[in-house]
Amino acid sequence: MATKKKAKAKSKVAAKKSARKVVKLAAKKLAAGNGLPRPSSKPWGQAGRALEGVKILDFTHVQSGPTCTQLLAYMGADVIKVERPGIGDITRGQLRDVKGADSLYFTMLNGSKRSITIDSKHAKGKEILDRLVRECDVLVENFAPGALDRMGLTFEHIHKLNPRMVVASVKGFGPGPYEDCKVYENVAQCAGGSASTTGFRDGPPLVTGAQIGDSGTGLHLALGIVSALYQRIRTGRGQKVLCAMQDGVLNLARVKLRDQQRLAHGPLTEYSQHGEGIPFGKATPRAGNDSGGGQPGWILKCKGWENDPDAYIYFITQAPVWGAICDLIGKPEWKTDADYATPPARLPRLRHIFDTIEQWTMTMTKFEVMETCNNLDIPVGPILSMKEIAEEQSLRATGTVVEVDHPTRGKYLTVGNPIKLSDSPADVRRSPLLGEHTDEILRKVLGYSEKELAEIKASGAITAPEKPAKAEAA
Ligand code: CAO
Repeated sequence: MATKKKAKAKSKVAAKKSARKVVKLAAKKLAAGNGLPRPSSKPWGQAGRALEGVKILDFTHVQSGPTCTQLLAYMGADVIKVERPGIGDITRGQLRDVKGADSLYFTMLNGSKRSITIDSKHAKGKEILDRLVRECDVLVENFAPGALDRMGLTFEHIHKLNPRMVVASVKGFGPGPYEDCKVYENVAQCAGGSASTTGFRDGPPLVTGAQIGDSGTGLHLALGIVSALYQRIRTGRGQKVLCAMQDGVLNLARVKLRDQQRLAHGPLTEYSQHGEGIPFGKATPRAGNDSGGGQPGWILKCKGWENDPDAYIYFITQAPVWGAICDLIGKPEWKTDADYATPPARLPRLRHIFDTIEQWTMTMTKFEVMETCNNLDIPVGPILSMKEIAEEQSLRATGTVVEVDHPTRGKYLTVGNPIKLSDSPADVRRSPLLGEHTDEILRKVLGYSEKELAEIKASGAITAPEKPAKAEAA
């Protein structure tokens, strides 16, 4: 008995000792900064930008890839855009509105970057690229499948030169039957399930104006890149990051895959098609302007709709504010009428309900409806035209819409960083001219000497080939 007591007391002492040890260790770790730097004492926003020090070798073109690298640049990364000498990103010359100047297509996707021209198929160009690979943290590309390999920049080659490099790609499709296909925005919208579920039931599939295939995938890629950089802190090595546009679109259209599965268990009661007594087929149908969630909504006309294509408002009959809606539209009796009082009772009558609400919204402008409804907590959204958005001062004030000045096209509006970080103000600058920073990058980033620079220039690796002299007329 006594020995048992003794053993118990001993183990108590040991437990206390080990607890003290743990506390001591934790205190020691804390004092040592836990392996992390001490919190900056600089005022918020003055301690550098989130991705400061990260160098991006930007091999992107058109929209999906440039969206990604522009965001990384806004976050403070040094984005070095590699372009073909004399030609550059094809979008520089597409949809041109100002003669001789880079198009808005290009300028609005390539802000805050530096541009270097390198012929990636030229022997000297390959040498420069290898040097850039050694120097940078991330390579981002969205060439057609196989193009990067054909340049000699295989993952194996890159990793031999720089095992820490993150190699990030946008492709149209992931591995599978379509992996070799070239893909543009609308192809992705169609293959990702968005087009078949957008539009009106009695019309053809529709693509949306929001670039969910290109810009949406660029956003996904940016998250993949920063995650890979974060993992690199632990592992010391980079990795491949792949975002397929089909996958990106599907990720954004996931509620429609949800509805596809719900169909097996009965009709989709929140779709107005249900209320109209039209049976469902085998696949998720197009739902017009039905609200995606469980709170029915529709787009309704407002005052002036006859002449203004955007005089509309999205109106949501959210259940908790049903009483307020009834009072507002002059139908207080609907609050207690069994046909209207509950959400399930309303579902088969949505068309009539929205027609009635529309009689009320048509008496006011969309902004008056917005103000009246918001005062009552009724969720509504005015249909804003791009003109209205461009002129909206609150978007300018938050830096979501930014005016920048460009040496050849003058002032233009661009979309700034939609992601706001409290300690990392966005860095929104104009897009670079083709090859504007070639010399600067070769000298300051890659450290080439004057002699080497002269050799590079003479080699033709960074300049467009001379145009052949016009043949003499016969
Ligand atoms: N120096 C020399 N050659 C260069 C170069 C440089 N700096 N930069 C690019 N090139 C070459 C490439 O090596 C490639 O040559 P090869 O075909 O001989 O290997 C060539 O330019 C064309 O590249 P590409 O095939 O990617 O371009 P494309 O205009 O034919 O296709 C696109 C465009 C977008 C359809 C295709 O790149 C693609 O499918 N990308 C992946 C999906 C994607 O991002 N789509 C979004 C596009 S935005 O709507």
